Amino acid sequence: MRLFVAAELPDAMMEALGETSALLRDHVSGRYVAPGSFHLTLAFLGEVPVARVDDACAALDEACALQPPIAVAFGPLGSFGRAHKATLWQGFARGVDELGGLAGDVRESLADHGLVYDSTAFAPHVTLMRRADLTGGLLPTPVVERGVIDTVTLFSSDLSGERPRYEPVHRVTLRWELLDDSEGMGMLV
Ligand code: 3AM
Repeated sequence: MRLFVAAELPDAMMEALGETSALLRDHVSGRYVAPGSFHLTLAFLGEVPVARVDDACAALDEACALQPPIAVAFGPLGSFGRAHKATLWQGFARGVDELGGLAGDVRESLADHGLVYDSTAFAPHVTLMRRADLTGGLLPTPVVERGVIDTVTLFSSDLSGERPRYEPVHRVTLRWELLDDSEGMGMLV
């Protein structure tokens, strides 16, 4: 099973991404990510034997157990790769360090469970388009939205169809951590 771990974005941010994607369609040719599929990848595992999927779920639970929700805001658009065949993405202006911490924890936990992932350095982004032709010049200004990320999900990725199909396998909800020191002990609620 092809797997990756990603943060899901709140509805208002998904809608903003849809609006930015629609603006881009007037300016840039390439393969657009379907609006329902926007996500923020934290770790890409690739093919994992079905018998190891429970380990991946446990790794995610452990990595997120003490992780509070993360306040984020979109920043500028960015790209990876060459200008005529680029991956075009929405970047973040707020929450970058916290997202980096979460990605690091998720990756470490996967490694602790003996699971292999792509170790390319984490750069928080939401892919909007692949094989984008950016040689035409300026990009539109993205629709800026802010919100709180509180869902981290293990997704399966099925590439057999015309478009990738991502299905949630295991969802973890991040919780605000309340420290109750009245008895000298930290407590999660
Ligand atoms: O969210 P993005 O688009 O950055 O690019 C793929 C996507 O990330 C990435 O995993 C996410 C879900 O498919 N991905 C796909 N194949 C990959 C690979 N071989 C990969 N990342 C690293 N190595």
